[in-house]
Amino acid sequence: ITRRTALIAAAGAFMAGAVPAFAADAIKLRISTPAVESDWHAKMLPVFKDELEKLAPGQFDVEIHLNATLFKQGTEPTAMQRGNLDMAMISAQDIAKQIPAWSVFTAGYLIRDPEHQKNVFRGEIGKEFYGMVEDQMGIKILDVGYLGTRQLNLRGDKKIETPDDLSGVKLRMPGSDAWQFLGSALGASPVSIAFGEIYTALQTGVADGQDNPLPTDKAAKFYEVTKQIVMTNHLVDAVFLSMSEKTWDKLSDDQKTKVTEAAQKAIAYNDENRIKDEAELVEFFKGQGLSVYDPNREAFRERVQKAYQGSEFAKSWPEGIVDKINAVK
Ligand code: KDO
Repeated sequence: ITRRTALIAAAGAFMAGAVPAFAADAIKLRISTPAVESDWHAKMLPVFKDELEKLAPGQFDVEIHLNATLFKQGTEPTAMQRGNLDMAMISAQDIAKQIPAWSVFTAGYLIRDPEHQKNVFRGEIGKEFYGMVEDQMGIKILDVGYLGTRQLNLRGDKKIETPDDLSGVKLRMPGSDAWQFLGSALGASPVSIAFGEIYTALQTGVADGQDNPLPTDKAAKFYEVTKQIVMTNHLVDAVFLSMSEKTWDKLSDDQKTKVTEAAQKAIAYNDENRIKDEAELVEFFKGQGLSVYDPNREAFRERVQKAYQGSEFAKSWPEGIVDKINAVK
């Protein structure tokens, strides 16, 4: 071996180890969501991308698609199951369409607050329910994110104290049985409309109101076309950052660890900002001329909990699950 060939070999070894793989070798991760750019669960996606690039330089090519431009809201799970989509932020309502037991997490007034949500899903209950999603849907849940606590946001100025006051109110809810049920449990007449069409529906009166967490009401500018926010706190909502197992199975163990780590960093960013925002936004909406107030929350809680207890959904819940969820700190 000449000195020259030894040098060339050394340079080759250095290149292989130190230089990031070429883009063509990178694993493409396409993420689809209906979220709007300025909402925290959209803003956390570049955090995921950057963290992953730091942890595994050149190994992944993360592609973010917002505003449901790649897949329609609610179709992400089947897209991942077919291998047409790598990642999405899915809801318990999406999962419940295929795994009825998951409908327990679509019930209003069950999860108490963001901390309770984390403890439920990062503990034993989460392990059991995530396992069902892996086994029955071929989707790997990376982590749970806090979407916020859902409140009523209405066009009219009639004061809402109890569920009876919502009688005949056309309340936009996302399009699935679990969401529609929540709308009627609250006392309203639910109408099914995709997230991207809410603004126009409120503007034209196709819907009298909608429900979403305060940060989303701000990000999607719903305050421009509504007059009030009723602080019902009816659903402490979650999004599950997930990956198709078709993609997950292509990753090495090291890559799986890094993807999970990047996902947790992104979720932490979402949660911190969203919680802070929720505490501050009431003043923002008041400044925009909306009235924001507490209704008789106990009346809402009682009616919603009763509706779920007697529902078809409850028949599919694992024995004792509500008590177990309530017992989590
Ligand atoms: C909505 O359509 O109201 C909803 O809040 C439902 C959630 O599950 C989630 O899909 C969310 O929209 C989108 O991510 C847009 O913020």
